[in-house]
Amino acid sequence: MTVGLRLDEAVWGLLHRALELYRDDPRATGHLRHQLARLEQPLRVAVAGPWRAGKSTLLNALLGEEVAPVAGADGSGVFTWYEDGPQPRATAYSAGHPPQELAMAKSATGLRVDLVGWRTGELRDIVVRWPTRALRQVTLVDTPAVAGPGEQGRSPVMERVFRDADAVLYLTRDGRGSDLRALESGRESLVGQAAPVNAIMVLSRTDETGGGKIDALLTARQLARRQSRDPRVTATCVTAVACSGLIGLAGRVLSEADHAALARLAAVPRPELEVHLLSADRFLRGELPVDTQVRAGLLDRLGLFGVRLATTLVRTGCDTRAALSAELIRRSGLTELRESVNRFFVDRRETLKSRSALAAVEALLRADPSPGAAELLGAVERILAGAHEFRELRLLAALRDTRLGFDADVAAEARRLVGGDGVGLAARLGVEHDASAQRLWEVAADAQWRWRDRAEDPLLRLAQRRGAQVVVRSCEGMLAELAEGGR
Ligand SMILES: Nc1nc2c(ncn2[C@@H]2O[C@H](COP(=O)(O)OP(=O)(O)OP(=O)(O)O)[C@@H](O)[C@H]2O)c(=O)[nH]1
Ligand SMILES: [Mg+2]
Repeated sequence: MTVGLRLDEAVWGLLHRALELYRDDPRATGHLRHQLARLEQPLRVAVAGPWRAGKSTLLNALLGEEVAPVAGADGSGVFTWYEDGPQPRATAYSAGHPPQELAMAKSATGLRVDLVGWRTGELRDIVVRWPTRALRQVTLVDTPAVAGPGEQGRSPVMERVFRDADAVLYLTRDGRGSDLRALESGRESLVGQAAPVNAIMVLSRTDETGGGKIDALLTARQLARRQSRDPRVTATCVTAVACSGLIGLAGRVLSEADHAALARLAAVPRPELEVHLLSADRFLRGELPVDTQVRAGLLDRLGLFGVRLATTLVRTGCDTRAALSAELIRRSGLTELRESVNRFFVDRRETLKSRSALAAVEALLRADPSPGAAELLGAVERILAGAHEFRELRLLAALRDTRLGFDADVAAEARRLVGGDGVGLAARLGVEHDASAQRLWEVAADAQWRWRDRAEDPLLRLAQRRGAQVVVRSCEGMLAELAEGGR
């Protein structure tokens, strides 16, 4: 089986077997070649979710610039792809026309793509090339709302998200049933069932939590933590994170002038300022030592909650632009979200891309009743069951709630060894970053020895022993890597 065979090699082999099976079908071979090409491309991460969940704002926060048009400025139904490129450039793709370059300008409020002459519904994709380091390893995809308010059931947008992207940040303001159903639609396949490892739930617009009280961001973080242990969430998402895209973006683009204006506001006696910050109207009309226009700008970028938070932060010590910016980014949840994206998506990009290829082959085979297709479907299933990468990820999911019944410290060690705190050797072994190969070896060998005992312990439940076997195999992998490196 795939033990000893690497996942990427197994997937590459499968794609070639499928190409052989469909050699007389140009549509299928075209599709399969596209999947082969995708294996070499950056990871595709879609930002999806319901109407006005804050998708475009969060995408801008991740990019650190106001690139994506906010609040549905573009045609509905369009997927907008943000790729790394030498200079800003946008190309429109539609069903009935050849690709067309779009006029584009960066303005103070974001990117302006000229869509004059296009009818809604004609456009399918806009590909934006944008020079930024943030896009070296991932392509970000801004997507239209999953369903209008009140609608339910299968969503064509989510179907396309699961087909065209490798991973998804699913934004929801409250993690309601319809959001869970949208995520669960990704499980209606062998691949979706065996490897539900491509989604992060993001509680969005968290500055508005509980009516925007000053502890809103903290409350939202607690909610996200609780949600990430909910069985319906663990079944579809690798984690749940709370993030206010608005505050995160404001932190990233904060200027010296913004900081100076906020400092002037923070100097106003607190009870007095608080009265002005009760509503947008009061804030804009009141007597304050900052120009109305500047206030309007702050309000636009930070929101009322953000202005309240920022002035409090200035008052309690954030006395430089850099300090305030860093604190806003951290409190917004953007730092944690970026860490999660790195840990679960970017660091595991090869696994996620292999997963996408498996899903594409499965979809193709399912529509075909021939014996050759059934046989290949069996191969898909064997790769899913046997590939160590997917076993690690399934164990990680199982370790998130208490289903397995390991003691907390044992569960924490298992989680770390299978890459839950990062997939690098030092992170897995819980040692310093610059530990010597000798030390890594000793710690890995010791862990392997202890977990082998567990894997063979007749007093443990079968599921626990199986889990321990996965950990042992991870340790073996690390020792093999160290042995190779030492040669
Ligand atoms: N308070 C607050 N407002 C936000 C946040 N994120 C977005 N908004 C506001 O919500 C509105 C919609 O934001 P978008 O980023 O366009 O949301 P979207 O999900 O892309 O919207 P659609 O693409 O139209 O579905 C805008 O007015 C944003 O300023 C946030 O974190 N906090
Ligand atoms: Mg949008």
